[in-house]
Amino acid sequence: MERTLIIVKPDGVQRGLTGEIIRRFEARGLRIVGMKLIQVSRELAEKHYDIHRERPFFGSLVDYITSSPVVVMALEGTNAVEAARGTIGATNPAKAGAGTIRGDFGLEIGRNLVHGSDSPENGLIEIANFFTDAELVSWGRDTDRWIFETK
Ligand code: IDP
Ligand code: MG
Repeated sequence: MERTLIIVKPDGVQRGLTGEIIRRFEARGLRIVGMKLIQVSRELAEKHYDIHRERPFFGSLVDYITSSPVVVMALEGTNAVEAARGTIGATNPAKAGAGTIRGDFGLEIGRNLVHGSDSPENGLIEIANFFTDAELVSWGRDTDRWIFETK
């Protein structure tokens, strides 16, 4: 089943929104298969955001994601990547719709609360950057048949 990496960024953790953010993904129906609180190193931050290395905001982006602890999650479900990005909202919170995490809790692009992988391929790559195999749990929920039509 498709997997995505979610990060509750430093602003989300500092503002006490971790539980609210996790709640939204759980309520959506996504299954948590990995989760931990970590301090991201500059090395890991630069690897995670490597695609943005040449962008003018790269330095401030690495500063931001390493500025305070984050909560990282591996989530699983049908169309997990697209579903999670819908729940997260547009990159710039000013343009994110009401009802999305960024639209409900954010104002600025450099404080947009949460990361979600942008493709199933990157979901697997990003999860492998943040989790060892032993930290990921394959399991089933008793509610799965009420969330996934076929499994
Ligand atoms: P995404 O997080 O919605 O996938 P990306 O384009 O992949 O957005 O950008 C990664 C992160 O870089 C964003 O979440 C945001 O924190 C930051 N970012 C993107 N564009 C800008 C910008 O123009 N100024 C400052 N930060 C930016
Ligand atoms: Mg992105």
